[in-house]
Amino acid sequence: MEKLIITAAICGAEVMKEHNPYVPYTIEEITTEAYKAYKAGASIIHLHVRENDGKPTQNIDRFRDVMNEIAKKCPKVIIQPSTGGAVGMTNDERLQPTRLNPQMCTLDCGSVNFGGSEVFINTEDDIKYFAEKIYERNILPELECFGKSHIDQVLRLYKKGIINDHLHFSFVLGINGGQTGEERDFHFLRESIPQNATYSVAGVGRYEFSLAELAIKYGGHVRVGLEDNIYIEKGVLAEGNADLVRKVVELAKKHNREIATPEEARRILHIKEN
Ligand code: KMH
Ligand code: ZN
Repeated sequence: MEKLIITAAICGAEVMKEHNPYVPYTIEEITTEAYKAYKAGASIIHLHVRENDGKPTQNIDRFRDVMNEIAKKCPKVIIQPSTGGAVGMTNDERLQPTRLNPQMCTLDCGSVNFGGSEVFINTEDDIKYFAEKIYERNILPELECFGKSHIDQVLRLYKKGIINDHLHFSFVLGINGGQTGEERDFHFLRESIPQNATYSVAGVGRYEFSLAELAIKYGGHVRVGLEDNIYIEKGVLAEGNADLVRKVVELAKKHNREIATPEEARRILHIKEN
């Protein structure tokens, strides 16, 4: 089995300090959280950025500042900016960090209810537009799928050559309105992707560690972080992202799965120099 790639989703766009005081907002806070997660074993930082007051933004200058600081503190780590941003942002607003030529970024592969009255909109035409912008810069997209229909969408676009790189999926399960993260969901999704594709699993809330353990056992990769889950165990807040990463490292040890370095992650994911 390949070594385990751990992605740390350190702040997201929705979770706030009111939910967990370790959610980082400032450039310094985000960089410190990224550094601690990297030292704990993360080889990819899934990155959103915030204004100092916590408001999510896709501003290219803010991304540039944060990415430069993370690259200084965490040599070789793979920085994966979000092109999802926050619900309600325009496509071009969301795509701003791709203009910084990261090696990876996310590509959200379908629309999904996002709790309450919110809908995270990614129409087929939106996905095609994002794919065009991402591939023209030689960036590897992480194909975020909130359910099985999003995998089907990817496979349709793959047949047409619109999605055309190494297929690396991220199954984000347990969103209010998306597919749940039960064991049967996990098997259904991993069995629905091509043999030579890779995948990572992000379990939202209570699904975080049960899905992480399944991915470790079955050869997938894992994403954890305050973006997805604020608890280290039922009712106990995590004291930062590194706590969550360390728990995955422990689970990997239990199953004799080694942890990939950023360089090893690049090889496993076929990341090209851009
Ligand atoms: N914040 C969500 C609306 C991504 O990073 O690509 C979108 C999201 C997905 O987090
Ligand atoms: Zn995200």
